[in-house]
Formats: sequence, C-alpha cells, structure tokens
Amino acid sequence: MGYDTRRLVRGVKAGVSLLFYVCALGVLGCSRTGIELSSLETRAVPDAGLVDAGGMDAGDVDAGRRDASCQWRFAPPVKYDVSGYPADVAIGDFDGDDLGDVLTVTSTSGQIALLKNLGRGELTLRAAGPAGTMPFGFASADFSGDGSLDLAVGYRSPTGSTPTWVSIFLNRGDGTFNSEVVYQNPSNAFGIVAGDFDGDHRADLAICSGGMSVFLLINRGDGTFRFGPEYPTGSYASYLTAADFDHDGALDLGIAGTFSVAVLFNQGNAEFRAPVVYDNSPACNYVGPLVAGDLTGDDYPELVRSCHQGGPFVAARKNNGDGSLNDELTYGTGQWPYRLVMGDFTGDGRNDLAVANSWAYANSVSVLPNLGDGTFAPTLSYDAAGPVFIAAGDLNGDAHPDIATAGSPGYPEPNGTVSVLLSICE
Ligand SMILES: [Ca+2]
Ligand SMILES: [Ca+2]
Ligand SMILES: [Ca+2]
Ligand SMILES: [Ca+2]
Repeated sequence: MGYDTRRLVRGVKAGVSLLFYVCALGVLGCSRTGIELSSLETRAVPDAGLVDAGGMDAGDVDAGRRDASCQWRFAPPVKYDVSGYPADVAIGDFDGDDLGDVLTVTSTSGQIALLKNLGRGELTLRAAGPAGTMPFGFASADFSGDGSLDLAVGYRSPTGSTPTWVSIFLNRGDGTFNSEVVYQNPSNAFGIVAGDFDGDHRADLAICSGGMSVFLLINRGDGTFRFGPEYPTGSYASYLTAADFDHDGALDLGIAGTFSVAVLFNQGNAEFRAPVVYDNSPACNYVGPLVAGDLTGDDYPELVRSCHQGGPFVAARKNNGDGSLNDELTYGTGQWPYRLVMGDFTGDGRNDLAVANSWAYANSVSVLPNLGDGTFAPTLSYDAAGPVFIAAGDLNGDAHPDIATAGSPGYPEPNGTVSVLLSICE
C-alpha cells in the first residue's frame, strides 16, 4: 500500500500530566530527564480505512483554496471553558455530521469533553462521557472500523507506581462513547500514538513505557487489542510520533528521548528494527514533544521537536530522502514551546508549524511559515489562553486548517480552556 498523503488521519494530539502543569509553571523544579512529562500524538497515519479527522496535510490544498489574492491568518481566539486540566486536544468529526469538532479529555473530573461544531466553527460544549481521573493524554482514530473516531486514553498511576493502563472508548457514532475497555500497561506509560503499524488497515497503538522502550497494542480488527512486542528506544522515551520516514509504506516511529531523538523503522507487520539515534544539538538539548510530516514536498517526513525548557526554539531535521535525518536547525518561538503541529497554514501547499508556548505568561501560539524547502520564515504570534496542547484541522468549512489549543491558564485552578483560532483570508 502506498503512502497517500491525501488520506491521512490527522487527529492531532498532545499529552499531559498534572506534573507537566506544575513543571510548566515553575512551581517545582523539573527534572531534565523529562520522563515525568507525558505525551501522545496521533500523526500521519497512512490510508487505512480510517476516518479523515481534520484537514492539515499538503494534499488537501489541491482540493481546497489556494488563493493568491488574499493572505491567510488567524482571527483572535474564541475561548471555551472545559474545566479540569486538559490532557490533550484533537480536531476531528466525532459526531458524524461531516463538520470538524474539538475534543479534549480532562483530569480531576475525568471527562471527555466534546466541543461540537454547530457550523462555521462555532462550537458548543457537550459531555461525551466519563474518563478516568488522571489521563496523561489520548489518541483518536477509528479503531472499530465503523467510520467514527474512537479514543485511546492513557492514564498515569495516582501513586506513580506501575502498572498504569490504557482505556479504549468506542464512539457510538454520535460523539458519545461506550464504557471503557482497559488494557494494563506492562510498565508506566508516558506517550501514546495511533497508527496502522501492522498494515491491516486498522489503527494500532504505540506507547512509551517510560523507560527505554516502546510497546505496541495491536488492533485485532474490531477495536479490541492484543499486546505486541516491546522494542528498545536507546534512551528514556518521553514523546512519540508516527510517520513513514523511509517512505516504504510501513509506518515508523519517531521518539524523543532524554538528550536525543530516535527513529524506529518498521519492517512491516509492526516489527521494528533497532533505533537510529540522533543526539540533540547544544542549542536544544532538552526533551520536548515532536512531530513529523513532509515539509519539503518529497513525501519523506521531516522531524521537528520543541526545545521546551531548553530555549524558545523548535529544532528541525530534514529527511535526506532515504529515511535518514540531517542536522538540527533551530527556529525561534515563544517561551517554553511544548506541543506542536504541522498544517498548511499559509495556503501555499506546504506544511507549516504551529507551536503552543506553554510558559505561564506566554498565552501565545507561534506559527512558523515554511519557506517551501523546510526552513522557516520569522515566527508569527497569535493569542491563545495558556496553550499547552495544540491541534489543527478545518472547523469553519473553508478547507483550510484552523487551530485549537488547550491548557489550564489559571493553574493551579483547574480552569481548562480551549482556544479556537479560525483561519481567515483577506
Ligand atoms: Ca461534527
Ligand atoms: Ca493495524
Ligand atoms: Ca517506513
Ligand atoms: Ca521531506
């Protein structure tokens, strides 16, 4: 099966923990191991009979608007109160009306919160079901194959001890979710990503085990899972992304370790080779979330990561066209860049970057326009309420990606807020 960039699943996620909020606000010291940070990411998933969850790869531009007579930008944020501490945010059509919605899972109250699209990107909050009390993040994909987006929510142990668990919530089709089915993790979990790793056109899960390994939950085809192998990552694995780095049709893994990133190449059938490890550059020697996607137009994904507390930068590695990655180049952002997402925000057919600046007083999103060759023009800054997590997808029906962020801007108050930045062209 080829890697069809026009039909990727693009629910885009971020991960979270209470510890992260503490860390982000500088209330406590933060370990440089980064393993107290959790994450999750649903990234480029090859066509696998999965639901198209958004609108943010370059291929969509052909079908969308490429209007040179106007310039795309984002309107001021519209803010929605979701309470609790958001553990992630995703854009996708969760209730089956062909309009992109925004979904988050919040801790403290343990709720799945659906911001249903009423049309043109105007959202209204609907309770979509209970979730456990300490989610660290989630991935969304159509696990059961019925055409609606399901959820895999990762949980942190309340006591910090192992084991933890992943819960699968299947969508009833209307944006409400069935009771969870629980899978115990073999060890503590910090990151989760959905993608079809065994090539059967059903989304599987990869999960950072918090140590130096990643393990797989393989979809049996009906939204139930079996444990697959555990693979070494070469470093303490904190964040995950999935992309086909060598363009061979098998979905690979990108992993952010303590002071390095690693690529695990999938030999097909969810069997991964030993990690290829790249040391972080001195300018960005701190673990942060990562994202992969093609920035250069050759269908070979680039890898970009946030420097987080290592400095107000992102660090990008170009793909050499064979799955190997070139040296890191850094680009400016706001303070404490955390989750980041790719999307063609400028409308020129190439993916750009948008980054949630998680520092307590940043309240901003950085958009980095791709110059077309995978290097970036100076950052544009947009307001958002305490963003930590970020997703991209079309909400207002213009076939151009909008942005949703989530965070708890008044921490320690659990006042979870989603900010929606709608695209406008004028
Ligand atoms: Ca919808
Ligand atoms: Ca599969
Ligand atoms: Ca591959
Ligand atoms: Ca590329």
